[in-house]
Amino acid sequence: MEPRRHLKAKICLVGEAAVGKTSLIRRFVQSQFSDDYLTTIGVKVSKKRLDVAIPEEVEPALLELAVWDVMGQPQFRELLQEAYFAGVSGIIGVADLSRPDTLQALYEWIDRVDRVTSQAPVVIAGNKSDLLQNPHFTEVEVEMEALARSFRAEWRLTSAKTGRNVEQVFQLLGAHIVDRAVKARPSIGIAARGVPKPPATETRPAP
Ligand SMILES: Nc1nc2c(ncn2[C@@H]2O[C@H](COP(=O)(O)OP(=O)(O)O)[C@@H](O)[C@H]2O)c(=O)[nH]1
Ligand SMILES: [Mg+2]
Repeated sequence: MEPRRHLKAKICLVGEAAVGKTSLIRRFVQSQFSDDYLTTIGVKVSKKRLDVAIPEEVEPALLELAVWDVMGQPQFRELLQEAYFAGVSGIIGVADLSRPDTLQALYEWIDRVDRVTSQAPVVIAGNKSDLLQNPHFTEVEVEMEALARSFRAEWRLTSAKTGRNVEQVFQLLGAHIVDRAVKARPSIGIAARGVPKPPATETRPAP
């Protein structure tokens, strides 16, 4: 049997202040939601392990995610964004569905990450879907679709409050990260795999 692949990835959540980035991370990592509003002022890195299925492989890969929470303070963003985004291999772009301008802002946010990394896979989270009894909802969906298409990304309606699709957006991103890594390096995450065994020769002594 092939050994299980073990990979690590740094991902970040980007988007305007108060769209729900910290809440989504908290929900994903600890499966809880808090209504307290706490402006994030420092870097917070949360870790979580995911099982990611790989087509045609029996064992799912073990993906260890380091989730970097991006600060909301504009003055820090400018200063630290290169450090945040360096080495990122996946992006979750978060918008607040009750504020359509936060969706437009994601073009700029994702572009900023692209300037530091090389086009990491993106998943878009249209968050606070629990608040939607909004007649403009379908309009927002059309915008989400356009945004997602321009980044070749998938998107989901999420709610950090109810938990809707939270696990799924991280799982989708994890699947893209692993798929991309395995395509680039078929032996990734398995140290001994792909190393040819030495040819058996007559002169070799029996072990
Ligand atoms: N109703 C609702 N409120 C949310 C949701 N996600 C976050 N919030 C609230 O939105 C505010 C900002 O959330 P936060 O996670 O701090 O946003 P961040 O600035 O992007 O990290 C807080 O008051 C959260 O409780 C959601 O899915 N639904
Ligand atoms: Mg935050």
